Amino acid sequence: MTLQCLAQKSALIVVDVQNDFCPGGSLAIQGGGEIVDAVNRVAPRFGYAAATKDWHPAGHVSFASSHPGKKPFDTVLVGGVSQALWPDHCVQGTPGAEFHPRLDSRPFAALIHKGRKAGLDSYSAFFENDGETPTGLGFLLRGLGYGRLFLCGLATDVCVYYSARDALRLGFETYLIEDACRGVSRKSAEEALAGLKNAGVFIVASEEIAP
Ligand code: VGL
Ligand code: ZN
Repeated sequence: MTLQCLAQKSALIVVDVQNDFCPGGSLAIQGGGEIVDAVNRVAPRFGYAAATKDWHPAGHVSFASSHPGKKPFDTVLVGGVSQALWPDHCVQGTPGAEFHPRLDSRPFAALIHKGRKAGLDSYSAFFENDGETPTGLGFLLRGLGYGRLFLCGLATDVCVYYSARDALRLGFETYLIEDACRGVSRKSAEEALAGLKNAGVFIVASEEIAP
């Protein structure tokens, strides 16, 4: 079966295509906005599409500004667990938390807001960073009968990576649309892709789904 046919029987998850992760945003990912055309092109081809938003309250534990003396990209221990620190980003209800202005949200049947608890971060679309609090997306997709899903969005090496790991953990056949993702750093994005491929994620191109 071609990927074009497969898409019709699969779910798409569009991860965190928000202004703060695109050039001009507070946690801008190089080329972040460049994925929008590919996402818009593939999304209508799927049987189902869901999007996530990183959606933090002000003063969130992942913000360096919440930890006196710390800078963005430092790490701290929170309750014995390592927490990477970022610039303030995707604060609930702010322009930075909105979708990229050219992202076509019409195909999205569901929207998951994650990272909503002040003291707990959430990279994955499926579980918060305690590894056990579900966002509900896994139940939703399973309940609808989807066993196969495709992932794209921002960032390859953070939220897309953890979403793909959890998708595998939940037993989904998992695909990543490489040109519809960008990483915080090129090197860690390459490592993330290699790690996912090794773990059983199929890496594909948007052209194969929507030529
Ligand atoms: C993300 C860093 C912090 C992401 C979210 O969406 O990849 N990265 N919060
Ligand atoms: Zn975040």
